[in-house]
Amino acid sequence: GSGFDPFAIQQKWQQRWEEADPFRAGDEGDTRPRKYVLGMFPYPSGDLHMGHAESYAYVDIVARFWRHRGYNVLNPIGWDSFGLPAENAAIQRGADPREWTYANIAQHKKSFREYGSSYDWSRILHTSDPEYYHWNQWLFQQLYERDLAYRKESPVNWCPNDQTVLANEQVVDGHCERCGAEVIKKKLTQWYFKITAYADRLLDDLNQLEGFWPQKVIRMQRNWIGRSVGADIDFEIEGRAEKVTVFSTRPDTLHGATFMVVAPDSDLAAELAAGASAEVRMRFQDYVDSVARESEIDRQNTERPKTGVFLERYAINPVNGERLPIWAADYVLADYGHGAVMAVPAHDQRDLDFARAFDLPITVVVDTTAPITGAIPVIETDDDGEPIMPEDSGPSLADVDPARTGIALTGEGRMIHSGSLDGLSKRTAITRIIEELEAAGTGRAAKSYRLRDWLISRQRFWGTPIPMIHTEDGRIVPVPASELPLRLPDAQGLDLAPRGTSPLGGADHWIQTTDPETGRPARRDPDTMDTFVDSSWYFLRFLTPNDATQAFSPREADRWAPVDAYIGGVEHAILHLLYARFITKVLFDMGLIDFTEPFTSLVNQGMVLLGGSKMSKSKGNLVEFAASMRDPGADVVRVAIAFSGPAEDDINWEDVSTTGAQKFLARAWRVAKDVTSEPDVVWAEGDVALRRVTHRLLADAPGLIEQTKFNVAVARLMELVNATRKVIDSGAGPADPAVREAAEATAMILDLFAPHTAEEMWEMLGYAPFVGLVPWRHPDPTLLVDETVTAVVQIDGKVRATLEVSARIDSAALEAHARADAKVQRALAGREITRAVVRPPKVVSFSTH
Ligand code: ANZ
Repeated sequence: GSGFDPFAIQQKWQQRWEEADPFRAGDEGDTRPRKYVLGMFPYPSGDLHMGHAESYAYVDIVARFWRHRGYNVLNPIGWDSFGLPAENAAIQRGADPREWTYANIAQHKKSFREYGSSYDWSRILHTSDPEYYHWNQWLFQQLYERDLAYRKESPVNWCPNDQTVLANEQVVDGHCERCGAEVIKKKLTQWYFKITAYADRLLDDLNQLEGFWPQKVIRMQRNWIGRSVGADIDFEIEGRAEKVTVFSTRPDTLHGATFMVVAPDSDLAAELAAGASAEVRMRFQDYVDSVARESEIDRQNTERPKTGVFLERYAINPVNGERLPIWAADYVLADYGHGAVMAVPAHDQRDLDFARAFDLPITVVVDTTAPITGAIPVIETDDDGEPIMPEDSGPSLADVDPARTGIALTGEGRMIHSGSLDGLSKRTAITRIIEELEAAGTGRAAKSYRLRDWLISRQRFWGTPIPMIHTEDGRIVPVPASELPLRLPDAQGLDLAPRGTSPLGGADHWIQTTDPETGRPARRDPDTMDTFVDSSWYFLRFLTPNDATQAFSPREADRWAPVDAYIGGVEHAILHLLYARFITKVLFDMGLIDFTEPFTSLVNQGMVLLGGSKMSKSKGNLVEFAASMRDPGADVVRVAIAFSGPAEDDINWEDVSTTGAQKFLARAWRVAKDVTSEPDVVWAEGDVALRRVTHRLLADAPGLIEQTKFNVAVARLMELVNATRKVIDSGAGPADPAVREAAEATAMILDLFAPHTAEEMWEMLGYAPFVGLVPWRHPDPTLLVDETVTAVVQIDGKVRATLEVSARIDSAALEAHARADAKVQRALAGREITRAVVRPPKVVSFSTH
């Protein structure tokens, strides 16, 4: 054989790393610049598989890269160890969730060590440790004090299988994100975090992330928050003292409102119906019952035939005094806007479908056939230069009449039948009508959001107990801080089976407590927190994981946070990433941190598929991580993954060649073995062609890694190894200094992908360990022919300058170049740059607040 024994090398270096612990982050005395590299921490629910191998390989590439680049790198690992999957798996096995979880964690730790991941092992955390969830409880109470945690009764998402409530974010197409069961609505009193108070900031701050987060994730968050801009308009209701307010994005069409629709499941509808005839009251009740069985998805499906009940009540249009009949219909949702709409059938498709179904009037108030700009029409000319006169002037309003065509007129146009608005364009009309409504006191500019408050209570055992007490006289008070952490009771003797109420309610000794104010008997809150609370701030806990006095050290947060490179699956595009952004802003408002976004840059790795579907135990298509550490071995797996394609793309495991990766590693190793020159040879000598390949790669690899083109970097490394082999075999031979130079560069760069093999090569080349800590070798510019690219400089999200720079420019040089640019200076106008995010060679983003 080749003599290359990946498994022996792997064990040898893991042992050395274990002894020397070389990847611990530097302490306060460390003067190097810092990078915080983080992979989304794993659930200890099942076995690790190739999906994990992929994600954690990428994390390690990035961490190792920044170490070579001279950074003090923090790369910690922990476990998201509370939650339903662990609890359900334990129940199925008749095991204690605690024991089952920690046994899994032990297995994971072993696997990550066997993978050669360069973690700072001194910072391990598990969210199910009381030392961790203590601070979830603290966080909860902080939010409670700030009126950001509250209880309310409302219809909630209920998973009938897991017998617990779910947050909106955990309902995917009407089904439970965890188990796939169809989610139903149930009216319950639950704890919420008021994330809606942060809707504008969560939306606006996404601009800062442009270029640094995947576009898809930014778009998904924007849609999820779903801000609509328009007006609130107050309508008098005949026979009712209070007005009803509706939210509309098209207040310009107010003159075209011909009826009003309220959500059948709203309190308003019930109240209005109560004043109707007995027959209508009955019809309404039947309708409410049938609507309760519909999913939200169905209700928003525009294709469904329209249904509804006339409530025999009337609203008065504030601009023209017209009487609008009030209907209850399921296409209006109780928890959006105000649960009531002014229906404008001529210009809204849902309203039009409804009006046609129930024979309600349709009034056109926007003439969409009229030209909307004053621009001179462009006259086309024929081949002889003669003008081609338009044959007709387009459709007339009669041609597009919605009453006849069934198609609502939603386009631009000029206002008609709208009094003072007549002749105006849509945009001007919206501004004008809002001014008029405000002057009359019957309306105002308003925004509406799709985002709902975050429902955080769960009726399950394996989570953080909610640190609140219900007193005899109905008050709700926090568990005194001195009594935190409020620990979970033993699972033993508790019935954990899902049954809709928290198992903690059955832990008699645990649930009974005393009112901290009066000493009278009281009960603890029986629910536990959504585990997304745990993961919303864990990146801060890694900074001081053993601090028993505070959640995290603001001083260390100042030093390390926010996270510079965050790597994980796109399945968290909304859930975890939105919650972490929210909690970060709350902590900022509390004055504990000085940044408002937790993750400066984000990489979503693709999925690893087998047989075309995502690996999972239930599908029986799992390639186990632990087994692959023995055969084909950690380095082979890592290289095969990195080489398989761009990091963001899915990987078909069938197409991944581990034999190819193994052959490449053997060739690289043999190059190091064949080198005959002594260490510390003068680099500037030897075969020039080979030297060019070496230096070009030293120059290009940083850009490739920063752009997550790991596959290209590996391909280039393969090229270098082949070029080196050629010189050894047919050129100047193994003593050529260029061969040593190439072998050393190979070891240093290979460390990102195959750290065990790289360390072995480094030792064979005559150096002391560890190659993982060796500074990046600077390429010799005389060996490079330069090409340039255009970089953009943003200030507070706006592009302010472009720069012509080398395609291989590094972050420091690019930032310095941007700061020195005259246009940038002008745009800054003396303001201080508070944050700079640099992604060479193309983007620099400065913030000034
Ligand atoms: C009158 C109107 C005329 C509207 C028109 C639209 C077009 P987005 O963009 O999703 O925010 N609406 C308001 N509250 C609603 C609710 N609870 N359930 C269902 N629909 C509701 O949609 C805002 C528009 O959706 C609002 O603007 C309202 O209809 C409707 F030509 O008002 B509009």
